[in-house]
Amino acid sequence: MPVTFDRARMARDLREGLSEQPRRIPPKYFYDEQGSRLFDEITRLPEYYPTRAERGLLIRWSRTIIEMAKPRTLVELGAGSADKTRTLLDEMLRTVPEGATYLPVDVSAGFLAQSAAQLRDEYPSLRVSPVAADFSTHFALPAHPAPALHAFLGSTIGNVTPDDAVALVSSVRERMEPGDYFLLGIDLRKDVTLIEKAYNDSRGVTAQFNRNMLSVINSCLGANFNASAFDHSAIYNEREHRIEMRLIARGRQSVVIPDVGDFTFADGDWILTEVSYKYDRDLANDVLARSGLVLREWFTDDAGLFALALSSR
Ligand code: AVJ
Repeated sequence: MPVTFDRARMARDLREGLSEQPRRIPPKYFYDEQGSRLFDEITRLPEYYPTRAERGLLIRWSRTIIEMAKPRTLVELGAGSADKTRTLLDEMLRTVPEGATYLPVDVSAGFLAQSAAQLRDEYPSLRVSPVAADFSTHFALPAHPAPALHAFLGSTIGNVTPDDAVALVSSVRERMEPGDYFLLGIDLRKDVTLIEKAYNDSRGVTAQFNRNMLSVINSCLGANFNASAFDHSAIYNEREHRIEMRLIARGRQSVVIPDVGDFTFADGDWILTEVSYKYDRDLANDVLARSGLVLREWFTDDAGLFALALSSR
């Protein structure tokens, strides 16, 4: 599915991000077609535990979650391929005799249409109404049967600071009616070596994924980054409890980005491409509470790798 970024928006984001100290580029620009393919490959890497851990939790706890929330509608933010969601949908369809409604929310309309068609095919009794929207903004949901379960999986919440997470969850809460639930998938704090390995895989897929961002900018804006002259780095910041992904210039680099500017990178200069916050129960509870939600259940695996937080108003 071809991904079309808004070029004016990208230029604006780059003008802003590259004039900051440290220089940074928003992680959404990882995900063109190639980037999405690379991320998919990451989720299957032996070192990348989050996807497997979350899937395991969903398999183990979907029944309990659906029994508690009794949803007639599943709203999924950043729906992607709706792969892990099938566990929730299966359980919903088993327990909701009057049929279930699925509202996948994603920025990519083309991707949404494709996965909606696939799901309608797989689940003839499921009503699928895709919503093309940027879930980090305020948007309205179409009318749907109550109650709803709003799901935000994959630990995507980790890409923003806890303060920005509060803003994001608050906007979810604004779309929630009394009786609705919110299911949040979050990666947990753990042994630093294990976390760093997940972002420094032995096959170098994460490094490719990181560098791909420069190719995305080259092809969208006609910039001339030499992506292969930037080294991948992913280091855990223990004070901030977050992974920081960087692209580090190997040797001096001059780059022209049309509509953005001319930039030079000295040897060792870097761009911050992603942060990935790791949570504990206290931080999750705090973010939810500050967003006007109450943590009702906390599901985690024995190794404490990942958690599903179920909350309501
Ligand atoms: C999609 C944001 C959850 O932070 O682990 C994976 C993205 N970056 N490897 C994460 C990612 C490098 C991922 N999230």
